[in-house]
Amino acid sequence: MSDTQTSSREEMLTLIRQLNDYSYAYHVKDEPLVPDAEYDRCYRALQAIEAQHPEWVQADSPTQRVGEKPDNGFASVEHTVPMLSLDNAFDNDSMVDFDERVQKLSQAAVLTYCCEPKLDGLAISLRYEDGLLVRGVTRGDGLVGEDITSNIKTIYSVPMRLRTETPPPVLEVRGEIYMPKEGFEKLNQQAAEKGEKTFVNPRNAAAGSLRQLDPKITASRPLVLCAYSIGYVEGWQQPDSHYEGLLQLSEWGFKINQLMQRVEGIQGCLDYYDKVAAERDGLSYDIDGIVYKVDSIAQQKQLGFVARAPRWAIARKFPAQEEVTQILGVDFQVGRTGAITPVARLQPTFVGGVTVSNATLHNQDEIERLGVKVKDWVMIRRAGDVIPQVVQVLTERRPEDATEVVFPVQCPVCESDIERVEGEAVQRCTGGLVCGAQLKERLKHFVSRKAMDIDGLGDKLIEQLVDAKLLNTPVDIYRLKEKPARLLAMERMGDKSVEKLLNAIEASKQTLFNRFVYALGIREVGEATARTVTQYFGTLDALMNATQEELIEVEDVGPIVAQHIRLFFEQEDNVATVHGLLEQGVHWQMAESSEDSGERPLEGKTYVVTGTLSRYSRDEVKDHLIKLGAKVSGSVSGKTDCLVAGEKAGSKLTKAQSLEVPVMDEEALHEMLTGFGVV
Ligand code: I6G
Repeated sequence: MSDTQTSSREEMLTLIRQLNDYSYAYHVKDEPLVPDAEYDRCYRALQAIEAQHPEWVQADSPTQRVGEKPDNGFASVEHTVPMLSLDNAFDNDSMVDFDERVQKLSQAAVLTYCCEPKLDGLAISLRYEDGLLVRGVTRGDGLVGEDITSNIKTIYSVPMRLRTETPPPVLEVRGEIYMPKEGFEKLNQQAAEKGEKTFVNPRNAAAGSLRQLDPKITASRPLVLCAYSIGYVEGWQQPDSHYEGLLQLSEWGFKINQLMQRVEGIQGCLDYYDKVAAERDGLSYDIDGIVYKVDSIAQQKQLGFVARAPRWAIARKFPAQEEVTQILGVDFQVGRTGAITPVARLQPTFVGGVTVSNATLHNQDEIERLGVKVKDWVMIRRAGDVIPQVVQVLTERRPEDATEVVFPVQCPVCESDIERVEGEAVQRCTGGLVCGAQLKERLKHFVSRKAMDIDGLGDKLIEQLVDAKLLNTPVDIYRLKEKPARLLAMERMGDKSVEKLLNAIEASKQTLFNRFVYALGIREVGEATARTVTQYFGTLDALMNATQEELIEVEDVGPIVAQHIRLFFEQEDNVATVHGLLEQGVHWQMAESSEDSGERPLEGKTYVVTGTLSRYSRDEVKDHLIKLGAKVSGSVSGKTDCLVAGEKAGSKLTKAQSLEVPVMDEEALHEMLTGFGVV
């Protein structure tokens, strides 16, 4: 080999090492080392060398992650050691029984357990020989699985080579392949936009992605591997505990669950369950329970197995997030902007920890996509605080008297025509504020916490006041003080509550420009857009008179949002409402007004606020920063000047760190706000 050849081979090996380090930091540690552009640059450099010298290509090169389709589908492979199943527990009593059983059998006073969330994915086994990944196999029936190596390699959190100079000659690692919630939502959204079939849940999406014969398709799916045990090893002394085994896997380059923890005895197990159950909805991945394992390997050996499950482990299941129930009927609800939403009335069923009687069917396209009929048996899903969804129709259980869902042509509340704008999935009532339903929803939005924040004017009271014709526009809210007797006549309204309500209405008159614009309920203008447009235009007149072209100039405002803002201010009754509100005394402190100290020390700076803060709400922080002249953006980019990061800041913090954006914690923020005298 010539000197130049030697040096480009060296360069290639360095690039492989570098890229694998970057990949490990990004996909396993969630701590990116370099921006994506730098990764791409190195990747292209590696590709160029490999194209010139195909004979040099290494098995652990990142270019080898996406290969060709296997010639004859997936081959069957017998597991070296069977992949067992786990016994399940559904309540605390069964957990206590489990603990007593293992205590008795192992003759231990108190047992140490290693616990971790049970990811809702697919179990697989990975075989490494001399540190190099040679095979990935599905669980199958536990004895024989399918060889899906070509698909497994496309998953970046699967190490192609163990991160050690002294790997065991043979190592088999067991883990779960899953799809994070965010990736699942995006994948389904893209599929729905293309009119393709969507997946019922992240687990099915992960399973479908691994079953693809073409690894290029698997490569395009956001899959992650989390290792949960050493299944088999040769020529290496296993640690004494399961916990240490997991730490070793982490050192070798595997992602292990961050919530994995050792606890003492049954109380430790029960506390751990409560802790993780409380965090469940906020996790970035679906979990369906907790796995508890006796931590000592010696005790595990002593306890052994029963049938096909270890005696030393148990899965405590969470309440199911999916359930089967029957659709009793479909109602059509009218929203704030007139959008008609079909809602399935269900045979009440317990799912995701609550009894659910309704599930959204979104729109007509979704009804057609699902092929759902009244009286169908359906699978519904309720994960976290998300509105329950119908995810699948069990057509094989369709009763003979099932009937089509007929979308109305007239608004079910005001009987105005329903129209569907071309290119939109939503159908809308054309009644505007003539429609009692739209009026009620607009008023509820107007008084909501992030808008005019009127305490005491709840949904029920608004409905009563609209029905009593006391509220016809938001301006009427400020006229209620003229009619205390009518207020007293409303349900559950006494002297005290009327007084409190009128005080809250009065107090709401002093607001912020962005809150006021948000409260108007302009279509597509959420909180963030209200902030950016008010910051940009500074005054109400400027905003009301802005042309489409001027509006598009604003960061994050596209043609559709611009058009909605224009249309809103072109409608006479909207302009009359705005003027009416100002006449009633609604006002805000203008940035440039004489009331202001004039100091805008953060002028020209862009801030992002993320995570949980203890002293302030995120909205309060944003309002303070805006007052000081800063722009507050929703996402971190190269243009961000500072990220305010509270607890559990997550991906925005990671991104800020990778872009070297300065990060401020809550203490520093408080000091700055106090220093500027805004708190
Ligand atoms: O299916 C499983 C998921 C997670 C497991 C498992 C696990 O540990 C966190 N552990 C064992 C021992 C088995 N299945 C058999």
